[in-house]
Amino acid sequence: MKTYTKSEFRKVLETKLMNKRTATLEESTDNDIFYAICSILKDEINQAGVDTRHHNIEAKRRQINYLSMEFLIGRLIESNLLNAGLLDVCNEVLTELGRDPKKIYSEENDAGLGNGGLGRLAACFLDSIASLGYMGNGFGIRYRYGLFEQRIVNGTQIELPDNWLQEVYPWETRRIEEAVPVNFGGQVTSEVLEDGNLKFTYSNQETVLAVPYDVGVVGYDNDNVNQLRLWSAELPHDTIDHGDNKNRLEHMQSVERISGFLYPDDSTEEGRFLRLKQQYFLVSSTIQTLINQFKERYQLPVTDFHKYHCIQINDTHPTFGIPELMRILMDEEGLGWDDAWHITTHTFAYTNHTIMQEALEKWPVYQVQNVNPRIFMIINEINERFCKSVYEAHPEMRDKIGDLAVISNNVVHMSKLAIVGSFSVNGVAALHSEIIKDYTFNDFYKLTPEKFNNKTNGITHRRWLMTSNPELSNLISDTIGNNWVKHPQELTQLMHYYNDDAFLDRLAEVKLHNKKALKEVIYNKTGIEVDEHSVFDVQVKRLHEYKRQLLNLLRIIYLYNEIKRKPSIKIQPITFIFGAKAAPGYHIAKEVIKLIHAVANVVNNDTDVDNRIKVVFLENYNVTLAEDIMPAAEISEQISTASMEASGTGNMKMMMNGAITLGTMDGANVEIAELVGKENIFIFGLSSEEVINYQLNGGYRAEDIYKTDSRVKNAMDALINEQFGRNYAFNDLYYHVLTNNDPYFLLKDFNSYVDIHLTAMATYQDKRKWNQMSLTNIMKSGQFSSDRTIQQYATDIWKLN
Ligand code: GL7
Repeated sequence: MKTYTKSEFRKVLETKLMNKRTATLEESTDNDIFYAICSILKDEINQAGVDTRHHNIEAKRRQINYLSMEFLIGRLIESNLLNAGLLDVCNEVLTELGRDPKKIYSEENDAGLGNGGLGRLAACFLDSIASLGYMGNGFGIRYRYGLFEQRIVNGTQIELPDNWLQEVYPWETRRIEEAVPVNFGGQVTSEVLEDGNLKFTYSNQETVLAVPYDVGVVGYDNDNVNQLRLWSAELPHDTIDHGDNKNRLEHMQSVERISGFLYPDDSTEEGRFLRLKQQYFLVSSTIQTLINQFKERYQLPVTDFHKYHCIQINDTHPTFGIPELMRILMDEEGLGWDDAWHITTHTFAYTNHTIMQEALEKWPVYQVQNVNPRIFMIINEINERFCKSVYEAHPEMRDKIGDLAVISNNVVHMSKLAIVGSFSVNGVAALHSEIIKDYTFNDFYKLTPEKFNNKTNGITHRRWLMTSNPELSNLISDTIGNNWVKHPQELTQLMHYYNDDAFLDRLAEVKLHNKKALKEVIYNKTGIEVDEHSVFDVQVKRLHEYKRQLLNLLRIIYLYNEIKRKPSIKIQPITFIFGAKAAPGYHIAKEVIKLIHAVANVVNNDTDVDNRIKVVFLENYNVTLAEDIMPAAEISEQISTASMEASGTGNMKMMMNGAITLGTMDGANVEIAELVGKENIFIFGLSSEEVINYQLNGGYRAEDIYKTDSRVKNAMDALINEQFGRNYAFNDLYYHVLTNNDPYFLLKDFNSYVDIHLTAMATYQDKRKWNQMSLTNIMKSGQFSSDRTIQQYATDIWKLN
C-alpha cells in the first residue's frame, strides 16, 4: 500500500474533505475528518483487495472460508490505519492540525455483530489470517441491528436497539451483482430417472435475495487484503405480489427480518424459527457463491472443490452448510451421494466452543423441515447412513447408536451432524479439548479419534496491545526493538529486564497512566470518582451464572462486612470494575446486575469504608470499552466454575496488558498458569475433575456449607437481610443458589476465593515484585496472539500454503 509523508497525507485529506464533504480543513467537523480518512483508506484497501484476489486466483491458492453467525469487529479505523502503515502519519497530521485523533476515531460506530468471545474470536482470526498472508475470507450476516445497547436505569438493565447502520458504514461495499437466491420452505418431490438415479424437484419455495456487503480485511504490513462478506436479506425485485402495495411492503419487511437482528443470547439455544432461517440463509448464500466462483475461476471439475476450499464452521451455527453443500453437489451438479459426501467431509471442519448442555444446539425436526425440506431429507439420509456404518463397522458400539444418532426424539443434534460431516473437530483450549474427548463427545472420539484436536484461542496483539495500549507497546519497542510486532513470541526478550529497576518503574508508570485514563472514563460514564492508586480489579465479560459474577459480589460483601465489623482494619484500597450484558430473557443474570448496583450504592457511599473499596459497573460493555479497560487492569478475574469456560479470551487480553490473573483452573487459564508459573498467577477453587466428579455423582451438599460456615452464611444472608435492598430485593438470587443445590459451586469455592484475594492484596504491597509478575505475564503473552492460533489452524487443519 502507498506510504505517505505528512504533507502528502495532509494534502490527500484536504482533497477528500473537499470532494466528499465539501468542506475545508478549517471548517470540517470530526465526523467529516473521520469519513475523509476512511475514504483515503478505502481507496488503498480496494486496490490492494483487487490485487490480492487476482494474485490468489492466478496462483490457485487454497482458500479458507470462515463461516460464523457472529463477527464482533468493533471499530476498524485504527486497526486499518495500523495495518495499512498509516497510523503514525495520520496521528501526527491530526495532532499538528490541532485535532484529537482519539476523538476523531470515536466517530465510528462499534460494529457489534456478535455476543461475546465467540464473535470476537472470529474478528481476531480474520485479522491474523490476513496478517499472516493467507487467503481466507469470512462470511457472516449483516444484521440491521447488532447486539443490543445496554442502558442501566435504577440499577436495572434496559435493552435498546443497536442502530449501527444509522450513518453510512464506511468500510462496506454493496455488491448487488453478486447477490444469490436462497430458497426456503416449499415441497420436494422425487422421480426415478432412467439411469436409476433420483431427481428432486422443489416447488412453492419462498425465494429471498442474499445481497453481499464486503468489508476489506487488511493484513499488517503485507498488502494482503481479504474480505469479510456480510449477507443482507432482500426481496427479489421480480417477486410478484398479488394485491396492493401494502402487501408488498409487508412481504418486504418479513424478508428483511431474516437479517434484521442478532439474537442476543450468548450461550443458550434460542428456539426461534427465525434464527434457524438466519443460519440457513448464511450457509446457502455462502456455499452457492463458493461453488459458483470455483467453477468460474478455475475451470476444474467440481469434484476438486475440497482441494481448493476448506470451510471452518464457528460452533454449530453454520452446520447446515454440510447438507447444503451435499444438496448443491447432488441436485445441481449431478453428483452421486458417495462423491458428494467425499467432497463435503473433506471440506468442513468444526470448532466447538462450549460444553454447556443448554448451548449445544438442538432443533425440532419439523422446524428444520419448514426451513427447507430438502435439507432435512439430506440430514436424515446422513443419519441413516451413519448409524448403519456404526452398526456394521463397530459392533462394540451398537448399543451406543441411539446416543450417536444425529436425529433422535424428533430433534436434530447439530453438534453430532457437525462431527459426522467434518474431517476435523477442535476445542478452543487444551483442557476443553480433553473434556470434549473424555466426556462431551466421548463416543464419537472412540469412533474417529483422528478427527479430534485442540487449537487454543488467541487474540490479535495488534488491536489488544498495539492500538489499545500504545504506551506499553512503545515501551516494549523502545526496550527490545520491534521484532515482536511480527513475531509476538519474541516478547520473551523482555525477560532480560526482569531485574532492571528503571524498566520496572517505567512499566509501572505506563500502568498508572492507563489507570488514570480509565478513571476519566469511569467518571464520565458513572460520576464515580475512583482512586488511581487503588488496585484495579476487573471482571468484564457476558453475564452468566457459570462465569460467577455472583461469587465476586459475595467476596465484596465479605470484605465490606469485615470493614463494618472493624472500621479501622488495614486494607489495600481496591476498585472493583464490572462490565457485562445479560441476555434480555435471563432473569437471574439481570438480578446479578441489580445486585452489583445495589452493592455499589451502599459500599461507595459508606463513610466507614472511606473510599477504600469502590464498586463500578460500566454499562454497555463492548469492544470499544474493552479497549479502554484492558490496558488499565491489574487483576484479571477469571473465576468460572472449573470445566465450564471453554477458553476465555478476556483472560488473554488482560494478561497481555500486564494484569495478573486471579482465577480457577479452567479454560485457557490452565495454559496461562503453565506459561507464567504458579508464582505469577493466583489460582483457587475446585479443579475441573472435582467439579465433573461432583456432577456425575449428583452434586455436593450446598446446604451443609451454608449452615456450618459462618463466612459463607454471612455473605449469603446479606442477600435477604435488607443490607442491600428493601423488601427482599435479592430473594431470587439467594433461593436460586440454595434450592438448586448451587450448581456453579459458589459456596464450595467461596473460602478459597476470599483467601486467594487476601494473598493477592498482600503481594501487591511489594511493588517491585508485582511489577515483575506483571512483566512475566506480558512477556509470555505472545503465545496467545491469534497469529499463533491461526498458524496452527493453517498447518494442521486447513493445509494452506
Ligand atoms: C465461547 C466460550 O464460552 C468462551 O470460553 C470461548 O473463549 C469463546 C471463543 O472460543 O467461545 N462459546 C460461546 O458460545 N461463547 C463464547 O464466548 C459465546
